[in-house]
Amino acid sequence: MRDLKSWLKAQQKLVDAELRRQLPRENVRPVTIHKAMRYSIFAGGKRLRPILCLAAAEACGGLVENALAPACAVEIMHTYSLVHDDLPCMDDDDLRRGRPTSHKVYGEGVAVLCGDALLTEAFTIIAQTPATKRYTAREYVSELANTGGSRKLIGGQILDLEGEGKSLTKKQLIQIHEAKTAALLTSSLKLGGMTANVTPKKLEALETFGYNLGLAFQVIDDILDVTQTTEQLGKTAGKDEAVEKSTYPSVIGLEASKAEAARLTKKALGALKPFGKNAARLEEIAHHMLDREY
Ligand code: GRG
Repeated sequence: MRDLKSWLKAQQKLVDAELRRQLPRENVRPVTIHKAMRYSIFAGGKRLRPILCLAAAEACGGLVENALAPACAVEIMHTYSLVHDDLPCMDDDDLRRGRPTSHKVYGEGVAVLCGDALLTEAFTIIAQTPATKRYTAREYVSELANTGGSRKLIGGQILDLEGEGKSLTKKQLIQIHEAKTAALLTSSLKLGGMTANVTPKKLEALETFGYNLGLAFQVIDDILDVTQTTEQLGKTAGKDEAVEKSTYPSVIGLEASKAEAARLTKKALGALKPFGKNAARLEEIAHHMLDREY
């Protein structure tokens, strides 16, 4: 098997090429919105969600090319959430993916519309996913819509907003992380599996893997916010404390947070048993995510 670093690079390239092909070009009128969409999409994200989508497709015996549409759709939905999350009325951030945020470059009105346009584009693209015996455009679109809606992403953001300045319990924190972070990671995996006609049992296994991996990912994100610099992260470090946001380190302490991330990762890995050796790449990604530094 190809080593993880070069495999990750290759998948990022594949996804970027497809995103370039799918998104309207910068010279398509009205040019401002298309420039803004491409600015945020090609700002150098890790492409974690599309990579999970492609790896899940492979683990289920599918073809990477059949999973490219949902892979792009989840990355586009994720990017929309970041553009809106950075707005002055939300987290009010100046830096994202190592660059000035969308509203800093294009102004607030364009940044709002850029997020809206990206979200809409995600559905145009996911509807192109090839059907299998078990799954058609209806299932792909529903999966993404449920995740993007008020019960998951938006709901998590609402809880997050309402929690600012309050000291939350671990249970409340988990509710936010489930909706805001774990849901889209889980959907990325499920959508990849669905393109490979995954069985209901394995789909459930992907869901358990994604849920625990997603929670671990957010715990690590909270840890990095206090241990890394703005340069390393490409976004403002120490932001959570500055806005009095409850995080894993603030609620249970830094060392306990590291142990929690490792525990959740182990639990995630346990869910991959039904895939046997085919899960090798997903396992590697889970270990890599636990060790990440940005
Ligand atoms: C509707 C106003 C409005 C906002 C969108 C879901 C959401 C709602 C906002 C949440 C955005 C957010 C910061 C989620 C947390 C998940 C997280 C840790 C994101 C960072 O993901 P990475 O590290 O980023 O994968 P890159 O830049 O590498 O893609």
